Amino acid sequence: MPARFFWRLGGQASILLWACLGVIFGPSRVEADNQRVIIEKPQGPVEARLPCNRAASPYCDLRLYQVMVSSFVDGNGAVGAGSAYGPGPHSGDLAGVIQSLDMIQAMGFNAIWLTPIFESHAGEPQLRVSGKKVVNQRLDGTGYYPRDYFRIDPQFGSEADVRTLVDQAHQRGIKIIFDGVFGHHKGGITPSPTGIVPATSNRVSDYFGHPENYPGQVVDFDQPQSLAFYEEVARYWIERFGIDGWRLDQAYQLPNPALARLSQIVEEAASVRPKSGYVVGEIWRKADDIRAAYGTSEAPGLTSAFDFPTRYALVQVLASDEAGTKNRPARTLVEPWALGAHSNYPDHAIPNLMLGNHDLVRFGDLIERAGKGGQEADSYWARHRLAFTFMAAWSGPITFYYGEELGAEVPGFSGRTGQNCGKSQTCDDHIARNMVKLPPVNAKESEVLPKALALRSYLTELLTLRKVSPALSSGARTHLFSDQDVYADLKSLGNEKYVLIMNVSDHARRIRLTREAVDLANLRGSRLLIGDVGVQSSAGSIEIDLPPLSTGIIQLQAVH
Ligand SMILES: [Ca+2]
Repeated sequence: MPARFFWRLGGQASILLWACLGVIFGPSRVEADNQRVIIEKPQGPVEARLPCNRAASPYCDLRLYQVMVSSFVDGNGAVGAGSAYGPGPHSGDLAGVIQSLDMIQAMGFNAIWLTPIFESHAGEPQLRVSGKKVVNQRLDGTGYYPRDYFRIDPQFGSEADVRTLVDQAHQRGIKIIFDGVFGHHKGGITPSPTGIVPATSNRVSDYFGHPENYPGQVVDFDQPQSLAFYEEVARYWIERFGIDGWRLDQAYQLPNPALARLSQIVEEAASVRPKSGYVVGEIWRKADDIRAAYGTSEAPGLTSAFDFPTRYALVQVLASDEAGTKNRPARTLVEPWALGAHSNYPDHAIPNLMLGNHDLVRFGDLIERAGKGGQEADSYWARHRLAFTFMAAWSGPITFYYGEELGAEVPGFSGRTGQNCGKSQTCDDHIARNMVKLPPVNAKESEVLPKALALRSYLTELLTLRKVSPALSSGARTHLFSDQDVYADLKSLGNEKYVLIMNVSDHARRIRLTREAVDLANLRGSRLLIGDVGVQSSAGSIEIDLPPLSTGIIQLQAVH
């Protein structure tokens, strides 16, 4: 939460390695006359081993909508944190989430991840500055330093609100995922109903070397009561309130056996409802660290983790990352530190792809940070469409952060704010915690741009397509081709075959896919299901015209 992370790009060596692989595969050629690339066989490997490459998990088609409760929707004027990191009144609450259920359902989501809502006793001194405790209401507003895991923070609502939320969400086919901060807390923890409290770590390294400045306490999982306590928390909200799963904050703070045990008991406890029991961990680090947290088949850790590396690759290609890395070629997506890392993950790994979250800069602001224009530019919306389409073809769960669907950005924010970002509430890991006009819940449609509404409709179309096309959420992924501008994957499950294609550049490109490339000897034709590329089928091949910043999902049809 307070961002302490170390992000690194894969080194030059990995990029070189990938370039060499391209040479070895030698899969495509360029026609001299019109610069059309003819793809005769796949450039990259087939990913068919992970659960969501073979329809082996009920969680592959989870379409999660993340809400930061304190900054989402103000549904009850009597409650609200009133203070939290980032711009805005921070008056959001559980009533606001309940009021948004119809909108969330209409967009095509089937799960909601709520940031933490447990009691943190707002107003008590907690944040330590050089050993001295000071009051930090902002930290309480985030929910990420809980004190009582068995009580809802009154600044967000009540237990009755949770029951209403779960009941009404379930009526709409929507799962409710709570955020479990199980590796640290505010200290002075309220004992569980069976009388347990977690143990506190005394290791300086657990506090980034400075325990005197850490705003709470880190849990010591070497003591068995710690895991017993969090097992009780995880079960309590599933068994008594009917929630469907957990997102684990800073999951690297938990050892792999604890991650595996929690994943297992959540799946068991929630098994009374189909497709419930999902646990996803936050390992905001590079692919090797994520692989370590998944563990091995013999000694597993997490079942599912957010795919931060591929997310960074996606924003580097289509916009900029937070640090300013931009204009990277389309082939960045498959580099060994990004999607390429999946080949090193254990057989049970379920990567969950997101574009943003509450700690990251909104995608719209990253487009502006890249110098590629704002909401006035058509390309701003096109870049969103490309990112969303890539996500829609992801094998495994996908997560959207509230506001992305409308191409939200934070007005006046695009550059990095320097030393005083804490004072001005414009630090990169604060900025996306702004309230957004989300018609029809807290605004009229006339209050947002028509292009924003069109983007939301496009996302709904994508999520609907994903719902009825299992090869998108649960298919084997064959990397067909990528270069500076173009990216293309084949998604296959049973008889279903789809091609995801994107042109990330600002000039037109042409691609011919041969029947050999898509492994379909009896290719009959093709159909553009969504997107703005031109598709024409001819004798045994598919011609694709890609205007600047265009994308599409193409269904391949075989002769039976
Ligand atoms: Ca409120």
